[in-house]
Amino acid sequence: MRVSQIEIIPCKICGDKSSGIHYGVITCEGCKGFFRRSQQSNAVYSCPPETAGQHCRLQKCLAVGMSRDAVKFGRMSKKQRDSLYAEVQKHRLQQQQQQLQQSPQVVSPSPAEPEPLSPHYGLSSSGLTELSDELEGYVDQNSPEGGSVSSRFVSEIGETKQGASLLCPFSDHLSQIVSRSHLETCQYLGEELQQMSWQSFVQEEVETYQSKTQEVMWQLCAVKITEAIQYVVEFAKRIDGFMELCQNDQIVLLKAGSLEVVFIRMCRLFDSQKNAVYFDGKFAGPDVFRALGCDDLISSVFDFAQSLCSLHLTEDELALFSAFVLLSADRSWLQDKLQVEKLQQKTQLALQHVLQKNQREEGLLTKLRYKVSVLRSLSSRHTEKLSAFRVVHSDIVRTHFPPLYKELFGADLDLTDPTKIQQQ
Ligand code: HC3
Repeated sequence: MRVSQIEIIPCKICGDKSSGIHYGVITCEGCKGFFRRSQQSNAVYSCPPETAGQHCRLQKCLAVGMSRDAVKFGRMSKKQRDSLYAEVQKHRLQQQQQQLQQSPQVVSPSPAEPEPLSPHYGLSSSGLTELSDELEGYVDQNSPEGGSVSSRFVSEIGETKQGASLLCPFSDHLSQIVSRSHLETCQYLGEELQQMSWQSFVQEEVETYQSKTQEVMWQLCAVKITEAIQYVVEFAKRIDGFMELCQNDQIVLLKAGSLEVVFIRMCRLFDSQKNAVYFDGKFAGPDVFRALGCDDLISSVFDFAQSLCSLHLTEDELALFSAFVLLSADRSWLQDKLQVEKLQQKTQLALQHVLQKNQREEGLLTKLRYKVSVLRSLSSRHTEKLSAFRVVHSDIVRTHFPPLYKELFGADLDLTDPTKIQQQ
């Protein structure tokens, strides 16, 4: 993780803007210097009564874990890196949401917005793109199993292991990795979803969304989609074999498949009876998205969620189906189709085994194959909508949409440069 990403988390001592991890804790330059001086001089501080002075500041440094011997970021455990990553994501989201709430019109980009690169679909693997940035670093790539599992997942994974191991040890191993990766990156755990109060937006709130300008609503949805996609990127990185693909192919697969996986995951957040999805804190029906001006797409996405929900897929089935979609070997621009094909076949086998283990109806795999083509159509319709929106609002997309969203959906293309459009 780059320092510029960590800096989004404020200093743990004073709340100022941080400059990275110092003595094991995220702090600003001032607190870093203060702690260094306190350790060099072995100073004994005291504070005037009822004031917060140097003594309190040092106590706080120690309480949050600052230490001269603290491990450097490179040697953090996977658990520590995961929780740091989650914290960065949380702050990113909070920042984006604050901006959305503060601004009556279109919001400003994040202050630390990295420069978007990779302006065309024929990808360069050299530039530091948003996507390659997302792909970089947080997961221990030397450990195919992604290190230790947090205890909240253990019971669910344990169950998968017992049943599937009777069928095929190889598929069993892959299913376990994919299921665990799915659970670790699914944004909301099953138990969290159960505890959620399934509140719907009341009419007044629906009207508030409907009265937003098209640009503001597009931007809000783009932020939400981007957030969901960041979890999908993390999921992909944890799939056995994905990080061994060349960077071009990782990016091609994510560009083509991450939104499709968001659509698959949407069924976990979907209330079939209400025909509503969990969005911005409550359940939203298609009417909430009216200001986007793409009712046809919204209605197809909701129909897809309805129909996927009706299959009642288990978490391990959803996980393998998502991995299968992500590892589609027929995406354009892949350099090593054969390697992707092998991975996809292994995933399909594992999916078949899980369906068998779960004693699912015979035709389920065929139904899922059909869903793959529906997903493709939704995804390309989404791209068309974005292209049309961009023709009218190119400045807003360029200056106010999340860089990762723009890069994924080709919205960072220069419409005035025909040579770039041809490469799409
Ligand atoms: C319906 C939606 C796609 C799905 C989005 C989901 C449900 C994804 C999972 C997140 O956890 C929560 C979430 C929030 C927003 C949901 C989207 C809102 C609109 C979008 C449609 C497909 C329209 C596309 C909008 C556009 C063109 C701006 O990208």
